[in-house]
Amino acid sequence: MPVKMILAIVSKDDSSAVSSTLTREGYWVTKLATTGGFLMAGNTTFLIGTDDDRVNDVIAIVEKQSRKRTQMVPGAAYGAAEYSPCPTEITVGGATIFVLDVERFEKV
Ligand code: 2BA
Repeated sequence: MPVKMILAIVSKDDSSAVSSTLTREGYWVTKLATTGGFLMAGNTTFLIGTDDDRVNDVIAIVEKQSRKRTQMVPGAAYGAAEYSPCPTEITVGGATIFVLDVERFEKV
């Protein structure tokens, strides 16, 4: 019975590699097509229900298959109230991962 739910947000360019590796390693995976609120670009969010002792393995797979990318954006800073006119380089990815406790799991 899965006791953890892992949410992993990855670039859509990496989603095939993440998905195929996790599936090949025996994990149950759901892919959602999502959009980042900042860049408004498509990304992929994986839902992975698994046992506590496999969480680190899932994170290692997602990390290995997700690349960091740099991108220029019109200008912003964390927490800034206004946009700056100067383009700013940001690093996107590898992956953003949340690990949640599962209160109850049913397949009916
Ligand atoms: P986006 O929201 O489109 O963010 C893309 C990248 O833009 C982020 O990369 C980060 O480098 C930058 N960024 C985001 N918000 C910013 C801000 N307020 N000021 C300056 N730069 C900002 P990552 O951190 O690698 O995030 C990639 C994607 O993961 C995000 O796409 C979002 O869909 C998701 N994500 C990241 N952190 C999250 C969080 N705490 N909660 C929910 N989703 C998150």
